[in-house]
Amino acid sequence: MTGVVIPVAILVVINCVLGNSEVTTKHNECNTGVPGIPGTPGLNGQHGPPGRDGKNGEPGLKGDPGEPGEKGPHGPPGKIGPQGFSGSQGLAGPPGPPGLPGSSLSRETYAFHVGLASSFPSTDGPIKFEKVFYNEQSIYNTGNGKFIAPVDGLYFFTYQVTVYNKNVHLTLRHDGKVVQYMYHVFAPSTQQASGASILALKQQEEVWLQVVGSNNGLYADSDDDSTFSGFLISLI
Ligand SMILES: [Ca+2]
Repeated sequence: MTGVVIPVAILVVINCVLGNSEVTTKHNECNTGVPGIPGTPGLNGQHGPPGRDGKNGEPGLKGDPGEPGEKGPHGPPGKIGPQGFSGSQGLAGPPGPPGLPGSSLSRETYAFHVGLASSFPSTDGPIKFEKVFYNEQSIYNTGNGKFIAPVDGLYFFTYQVTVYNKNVHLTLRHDGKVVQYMYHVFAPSTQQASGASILALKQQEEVWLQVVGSNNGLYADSDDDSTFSGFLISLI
């Protein structure tokens, strides 16, 4: 069979080479040659470039918790917080040591001691003792014969008079009210009579001695005295 096909193909080639017009008009027929003999297989080609990255896969399953890390260093101090509430009152402390001895001449010391400057005082008011033995705090007024309480307190008063020529009748008065009477009848010589009292006074209250009636036989000279004195016992 092959032996028949090959001669026909050769004939067609000859007609085309000779320029046969009839062949030219049949150009399409000339291009359609007889298939050649299959060539030998070509060599293997080179490796192509790497392909593009594929799409991201689906998220995997959650893994197991890791081991606790090591303790970190201390951080810086924080800001000062708001002031807290006041605490409850604490217990009383122990007693302190004893104080030093006080002075006997503190401001709370008040005293006076006065006497008659002349005998037979006036009978129309407080007896004025104008001879001053002690009146540093000026609590006895020699001008009107009255003691004036410098502070609220408990006071002691005493008097001792020389009686001569006449009877002596005295009253100790507190702001005009009689708090004590003393009566001594004169005898033919000089004698002594006395009295004392303790009074609770408010500041500025007054105390004085006053003769009753005409019985003013109080005497004073160079060696006889009639005196009135008093002092603060304590504050109240
Ligand atoms: Ca005398």
